Amino acid sequence: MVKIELIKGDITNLEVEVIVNAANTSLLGGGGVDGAIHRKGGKQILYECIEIRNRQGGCKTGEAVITSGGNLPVKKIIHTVGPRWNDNKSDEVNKLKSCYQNSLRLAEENKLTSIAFPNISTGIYKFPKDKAAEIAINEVKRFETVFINKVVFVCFDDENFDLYKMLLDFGF
Ligand code: AR6
Repeated sequence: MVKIELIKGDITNLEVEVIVNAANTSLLGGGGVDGAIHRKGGKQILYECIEIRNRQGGCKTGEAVITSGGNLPVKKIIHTVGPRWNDNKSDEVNKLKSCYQNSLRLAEENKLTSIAFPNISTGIYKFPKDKAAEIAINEVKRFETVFINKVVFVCFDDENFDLYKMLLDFGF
């Protein structure tokens, strides 16, 4: 059984085996949590992202890639690209589900035991926070794993934290 934890704070401070980054298709960094991870994690992460770009041409929405943790206190970073909300006209709900599934699958393939997620797509990409929280919790709960024993949801803002707390307390 996977243990789910909820914390409010900055994901770059987390000491877990892998953290997830809410990246964009270029993999070259950006604002929000992506900016924070690259700033604090150092150049090594960017170099590895560039290598991935050269190999496969970036990362599609809903997909995920993995790099080392650079200077952060983690073994690995999984970079996933969340959808930009557009009233679900481009199947954003399923794309966000894929972000969680593909990130968990990559963690599992790399035999990582603890993983922390930010609230993917709920910042610059404007995905409705309540819908995104339900998707995140649901996808984690239905993922079948051998290696992962802990999943941490890291909320940066009060609104997300309160939503996750309510959903988790009510056993959603
Ligand atoms: N730790 C944890 N969560 C954070 C942090 C942090 N240090 N900083 C922000 N958040 P966003 P998106 C929260 O905008 O919506 C970038 O430019 C934030 O409050 O980072 O998926 C990428 O390059 C929000 O709840 O990502 C893309 O272009 C959540 O992280 C684009 O933004 C996600 O917000 C992706 O947009």
